[in-house]
Amino acid sequence: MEIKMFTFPPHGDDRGQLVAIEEGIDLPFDVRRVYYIYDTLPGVRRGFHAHLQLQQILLCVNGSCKIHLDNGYETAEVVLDKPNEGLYISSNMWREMYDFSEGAVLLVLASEHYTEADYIRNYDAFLEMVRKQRGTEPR
Ligand code: T46
Repeated sequence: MEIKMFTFPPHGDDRGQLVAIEEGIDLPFDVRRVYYIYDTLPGVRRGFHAHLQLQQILLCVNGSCKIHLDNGYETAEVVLDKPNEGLYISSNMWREMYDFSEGAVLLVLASEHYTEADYIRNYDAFLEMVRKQRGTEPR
């Protein structure tokens, strides 16, 4: 599976670091929503869904976490542990987030407003959708 990472250059000096992310310049989509996940408890695993339309970039701006990706054919694990490195997740991609370090903050830039209608929360339904789209049986 091709993993698409975005590295945003930090503007560092003796005062610290600053990362800027500009719509239309640094991102493959316009940002309609920003949200972040923090205060996760040890051992917690989140996500367990895919999206019909939504594209996102995930940045662990503090600490670290892991992302499990599944396109119905292949899986991958991505470690996010740099505040200036973002993981692009396309639509039709199953995702789970886990192994959050203490104090981890996962920032998400999203291409669409929030709507439950965009979620596919049933894994079998996800596989069925991917199978129909590609015309072959997954796995
Ligand atoms: C995703 C991964 C990376 C809202 O009200 N607005 C929002 O924009 C979002 C994202 C969530 N919510 C509410 C819905 C739930 O009551 O916040 C609660 C937790 O959401 P959820 O269980 O969907 O969180 P995760 O961590 O499982 O998934 C989230 C995103 O929902 C999802 O799109 O790709 O983070």
